[in-house]
Amino acid sequence: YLVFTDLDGTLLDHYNYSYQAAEPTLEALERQQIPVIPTTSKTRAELIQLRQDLKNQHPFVIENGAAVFIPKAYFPTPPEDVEEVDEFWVRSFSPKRLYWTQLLESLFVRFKDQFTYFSKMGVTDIVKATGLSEADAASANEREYSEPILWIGTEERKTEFKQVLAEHGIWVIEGGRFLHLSNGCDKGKALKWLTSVYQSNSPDQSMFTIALGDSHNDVAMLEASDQPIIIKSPTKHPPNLTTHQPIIISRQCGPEGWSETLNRFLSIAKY
Ligand code: 2M8
Ligand code: MG
Ligand code: MG
Repeated sequence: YLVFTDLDGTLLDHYNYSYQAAEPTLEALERQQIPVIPTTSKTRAELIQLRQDLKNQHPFVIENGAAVFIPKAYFPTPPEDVEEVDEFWVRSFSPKRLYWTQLLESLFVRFKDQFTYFSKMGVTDIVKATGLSEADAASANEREYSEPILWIGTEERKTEFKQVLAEHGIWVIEGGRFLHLSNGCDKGKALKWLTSVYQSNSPDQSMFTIALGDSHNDVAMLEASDQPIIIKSPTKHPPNLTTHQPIIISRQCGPEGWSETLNRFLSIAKY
């Protein structure tokens, strides 16, 4: 098994970002050598901190599928098409942050008072919008490949905003609190690429992927997985999947729902 998991609202509580309720399950997965692969909107800076807290040494996916980071010693040989960045092999699928901030700047006047974004907000406003500590908000702002948008305008103008971007070939995907732009990369493509790397390193084993997520930005990952698990959100309806597989939906939210569904699925799968 490979477990690809969203963080905010999935492994982490939507409000206080705690994973406490998931700790026993995380430990059980580690004992069974099942990799838990964070697949998130968060940045490398946020992930490095969180992996330390979680004692997680597996690869991870940042900024909504924009890049996959693999610790250098994780596989015996480096995967194809990666670059070396510090202690990682990195496969990126997205233009850099500057591309996105320039694009947003060019739409700022046309959509006056409808939206703002991280580099305009700065740490103080990111703290207000997210409830993160100042240090964590600063890490969230250390973006390499994306620029979260806070929509403060109407739903009508949001629809128009999405249409304008679609004409440029850009998709808008919604996370728990922010909108994210994509040139076609998503968490699903990252899942597929990383799974193929695991597969080529273990040609005799068949890989079974489990994906867990709570929002619209997780749909591609859930659909790309062998077993999608939707974690109930305290603020939103569950995302719609157009998939044939049996979908699991948690009863509880966040880390409680994460443990509830994985415990059930993995103990059933043992027999
Ligand atoms: C942003 O991600 C969440 C994920 O659902 C969102 O879109 O609401 C990211 O910018 C991330 O870096 C940050 O930690 C998070 C904080 O809520 O918000
Ligand atoms: Mg989420
Ligand atoms: Mg996320």
